[in-house]
Amino acid sequence: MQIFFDRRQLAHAPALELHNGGWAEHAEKPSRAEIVCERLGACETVRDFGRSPLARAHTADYLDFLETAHTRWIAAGRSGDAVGYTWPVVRRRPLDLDRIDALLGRYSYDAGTPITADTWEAAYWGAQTALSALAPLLDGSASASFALCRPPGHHAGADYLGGYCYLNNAAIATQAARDAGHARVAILDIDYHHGNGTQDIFWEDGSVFFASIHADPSTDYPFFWGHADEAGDGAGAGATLNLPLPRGTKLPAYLDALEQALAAIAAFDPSLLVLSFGADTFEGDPISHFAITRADYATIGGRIAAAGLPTLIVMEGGYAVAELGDNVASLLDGFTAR
Ligand code: SP5
Ligand code: ZN
Repeated sequence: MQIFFDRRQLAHAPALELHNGGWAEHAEKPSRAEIVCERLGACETVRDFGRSPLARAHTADYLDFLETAHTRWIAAGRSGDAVGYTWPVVRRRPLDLDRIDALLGRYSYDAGTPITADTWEAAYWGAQTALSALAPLLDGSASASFALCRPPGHHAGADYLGGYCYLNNAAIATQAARDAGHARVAILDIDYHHGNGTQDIFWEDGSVFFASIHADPSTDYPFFWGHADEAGDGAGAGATLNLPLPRGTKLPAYLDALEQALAAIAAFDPSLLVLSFGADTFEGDPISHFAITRADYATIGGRIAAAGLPTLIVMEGGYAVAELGDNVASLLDGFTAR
C-alpha cells in the first residue's frame, strides 16, 4: 500500500490542553506521526494542491482566521499558544468582532485545541497529504492508500476547530473525490471519538454517507454529537449512521457494529470509501476506554477491505505513542492481506 507523509506536519506541537479543570500536557504529540512513519518505512512525496480544495470543505473566513490567528495573538501582546476562553452559546447572533479572544471562541468549541505559530503550516500539509493519497485512487493506479495525517481532522467542522483538529483531512479528500466525479462517497469513521466535524460538513449532503462507530457520547467526548438518533437532514436525511458503543467494548461487539456500518455503506453503493482511522480504540490508549488489541486491528482492516471498495485510509487519533506504529501496521496489513 502506498503511504503518504509530509514532515512539515511535525512542527505543530501544542504545549497544553484544558483537561478536568486544569492544564495538562497535550496528548496529540508530533512523535505520534514520527513513530508511525518509522514503522511503515518509505513514504511517497506529498504534492501541493493549493488552498481551493480546503475551501470546498471549510468556509473562507475560517481559513483566513486559522492562517492569521497566531500572528494576531502575538500582536495582542500574548505569548505561547493561542486558545479561546469565551464561546458564543449556540444560536447567539452573528457579530463582526475583531478581538482575537472573540474570534478564538467563534471558531472553536473546546479548549483542547491550541493554535501555535506552526499550526497552519502543519495542518495545511496534513490536508495536502490526504489529497496526495487520494490522487492514485482517482486515476485508478491504486486501490488503497494511507494518508499519515497530523494533526488529525475529523472533529473540525466547516467553520470550527476542536478535538485536536483544525482542517478536516477526510472531509477535504471526500469533497475532492466528489468534485472529481465520484457521485457517491462513503466515509467510515472508526476513531474512538465521534467525528462531529465530518458529520456536520456532510449533514445535509445526500451524496456522502457518513457512518461512525465510537464511544457513547453520553459518557465520552464530544458529548454533543454522535448519538444514535442523529441521521442527517434535508437531502442528507438517512445518509448519517451513528453506532455508539459503551466503554469497555471488545472485538466481538465492535465487529457487530462494523458489519452494520459496512452493510449500510454497501446499500448506499458508493464508488469510493474514505476510512477515518483512529487507533485510540486500543486497549492501552491513555485517553480512551475501548479494549481493541493490536491483533484485532488486522481483523478490522480485513473486514473493511472485504467491502471491495477503493479506499483512502486517513489517520485520525491514537495516543498510545509507543504502540501506535504497530497498531497502524496491523490494520494496514490486515487490509492488504484480504
Ligand atoms: C482526534 C481525536 O482523537 N481527538 C480527541 C480529542 C479528545 N479530547 C478530549 C479528551 C481529553 C483528554 N485529555 C488528556 C490530557 C492528557 N495529558
Ligand atoms: Zn479520537
